[in-house]
Amino acid sequence: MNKIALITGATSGIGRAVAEAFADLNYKLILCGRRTGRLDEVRSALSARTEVTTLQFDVRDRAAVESAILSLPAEWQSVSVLVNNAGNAHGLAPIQEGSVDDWDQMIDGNVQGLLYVSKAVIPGMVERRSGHIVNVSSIAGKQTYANGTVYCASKAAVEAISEGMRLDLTQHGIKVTNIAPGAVETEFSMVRFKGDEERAGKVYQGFDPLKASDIADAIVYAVTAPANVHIADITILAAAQASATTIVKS
Ligand code: 8X3
Repeated sequence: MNKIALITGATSGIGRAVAEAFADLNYKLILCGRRTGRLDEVRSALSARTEVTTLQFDVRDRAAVESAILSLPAEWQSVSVLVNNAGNAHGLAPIQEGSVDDWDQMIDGNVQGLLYVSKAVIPGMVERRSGHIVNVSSIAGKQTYANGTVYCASKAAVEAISEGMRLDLTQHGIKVTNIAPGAVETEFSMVRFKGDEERAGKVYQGFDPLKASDIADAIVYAVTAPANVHIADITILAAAQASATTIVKS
């Protein structure tokens, strides 16, 4: 029987690339996202390659997360791999100028949302004594940078959650992988800069950034590693990148 992967934020960027990669591995896919139109689009793109179902919810809405995941039909309930990918940056400003609404979105989505989804999926993994959770963190979770305090804090929380999950769940036969990408060219900067194309475009100018598929490749590596191997943490930077804020640009 084909394994099942549940991916949040599956309609774009890293999540979409992970969905493609798991389709190639013949996983059945539960694709989760906020936007129905995009969910329909990704489902039709991938259903020729594998079985796909979609769940529409915002990870920040605890009741919606619970009801969507807990109402999965029996044949979709045994999730083998959970990819906690949903999350975003909102704004880039010094702490004294930051928008509290932006902070709420990042803490609610990147931290609480990840916890809500995990809480709905983990008990089944514990019962089956198997599973793999992949948390998409960021280099920003390991290195705090100016103007990014709350985004960095939300990703530092993801790092701690990955470590804690690993401590609690290894004894139940569940692996936990933390993935910390650097500069990946997706809609990330468009969201961070609220649609300002010029500002967003500049982030990826003058060097060759990571692609979403580079991160998906690393996730596939972690998930397909032999049973005796537990990939705990992967940090991936662009070739021209030496730290969160050090990028060699031409
Ligand atoms: C995205 C990486 O360095 O732009 O999580 O914050 S960074």
